[in-house]
Amino acid sequence: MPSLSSSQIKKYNDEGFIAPIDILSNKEAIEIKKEIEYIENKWPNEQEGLGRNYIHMISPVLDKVCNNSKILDAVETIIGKNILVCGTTLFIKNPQEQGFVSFHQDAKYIGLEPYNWVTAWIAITDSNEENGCMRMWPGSQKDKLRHHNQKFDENNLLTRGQTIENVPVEQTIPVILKAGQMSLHHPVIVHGSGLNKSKDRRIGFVIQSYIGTNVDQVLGNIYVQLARGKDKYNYHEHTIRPVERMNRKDILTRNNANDELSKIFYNKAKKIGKF
Ligand SMILES: O=C(O)CCC(=O)C(=O)O
Repeated sequence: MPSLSSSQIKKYNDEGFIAPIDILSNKEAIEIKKEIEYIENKWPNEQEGLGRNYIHMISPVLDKVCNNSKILDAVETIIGKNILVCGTTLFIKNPQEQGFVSFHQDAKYIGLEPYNWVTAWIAITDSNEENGCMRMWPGSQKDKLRHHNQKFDENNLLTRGQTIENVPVEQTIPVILKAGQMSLHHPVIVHGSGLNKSKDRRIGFVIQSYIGTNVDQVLGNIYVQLARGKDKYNYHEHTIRPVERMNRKDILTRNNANDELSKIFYNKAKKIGKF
């Protein structure tokens, strides 16, 4: 059932994002953080580099978040009732590290067309100005795709360090979320995030993205899961939902998905970055 109010829809159309939306309780967010940290500690390589992608394929706890009915109701309001999960990424900023995300537009290198898709950013910890929350440039989704410099900065959490220069930061809005809340953002909105200056981790579990079944991948192949409705287009490889953590078959599927994703993200790039 579509769930966003008319003022939230207006905000999305005018500004390109909506936040905050209550999804999980604080207790549920803490459980998810524990799951992420359990996998991180037990299989340290699994969340390094490319491993930050597709954790929902190898963890039923994270898979459950992607299929949360409150999230899907909100997403349905934007992209319609036939919904695929086409990827997830953990954006983790540890204290004392220099991780940041330069201003960019998701649609620039992601290959998903038409733009009937939306990204859900779920705060697993609080996300605020001190720990480097996202900042959105409202209304920028109404413009075309902009030029991005490819900087490959080692602290940039984006694949190519893709950067839109001269964004008026004073016009951007911080997306402040409590653990368990989410934001939704448009494929073309200009956004980024700064350093984590706090003493704790900032963790975002990002469903990147929820796509309508009519959305094709024009740069390569992706693995999707049907979250709601029917897929009469069948553009993509469908995968099943994990029933146990780190099942061998799921790991293989996830590795394949990551190999394919890497080809998409680095399509025509002059070099390969660390994610
Ligand atoms: O987590 C961040 O700081 C940035 C994430 C991002 O750019 C995105 O979800 O599109």
